[in-house]
Amino acid sequence: MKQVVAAVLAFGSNLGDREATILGSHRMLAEHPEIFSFEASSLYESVALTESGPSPETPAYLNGVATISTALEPEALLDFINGIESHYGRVRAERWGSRTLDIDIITYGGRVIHTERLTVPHPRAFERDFVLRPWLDLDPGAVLPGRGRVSQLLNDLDKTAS
Ligand code: A4P
Ligand code: MG
Repeated sequence: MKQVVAAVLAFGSNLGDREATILGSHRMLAEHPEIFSFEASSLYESVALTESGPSPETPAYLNGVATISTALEPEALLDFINGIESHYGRVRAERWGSRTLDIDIITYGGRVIHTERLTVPHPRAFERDFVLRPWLDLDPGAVLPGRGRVSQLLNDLDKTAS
């Protein structure tokens, strides 16, 4: 029997109809026969983070998080996610470049994965308020494996920002 695992996904969009795109991607995930539960956070607007830092001139992002339970193996989940990104016209031109849709796997159970295609937990989630805040809304007791409680990580970020 396949194992059912709880996973956390993060969504980001800064091109096109951002809300319609993210909500459409939610529907596609929720309808997958091997995704058994799907709960999405509200969406937050955030300043674009580019390779040269926060960039108010770049179109702003909408960001959100969803918690799922799934029997999809991590790479199969990534394939499905990449298919959804392509469906919404994602073009990969530059790292951290603007995009219609980005979906990242933040956690997959408590698993630590380092393959050519996947790094889980997501290596930058711990320092991104646009991931941590919506995640905490969904799950006040959330823990990022290897990093600690999401509430604490968010506090630490708020302290550095002020
Ligand atoms: N990949 C490896 N691990 C994962 C994972 N855990 N989840 C691989 C998803 N994909 C993973 O990603 C490049 C490759 O990473 C994929 O082919 C996959 O095999 P990508 O989506 O093509 O490129 P990317 O997103 O530009 O790169 P990267 O390094 O994943 O960027 P991030 O960290 O996702 O950051 N600013 C705001 N305000 N909001 C945002 O959402 N997002 C980014 C992208 C930058 N600035 C942002 C935001
Ligand atoms: Mg990505």
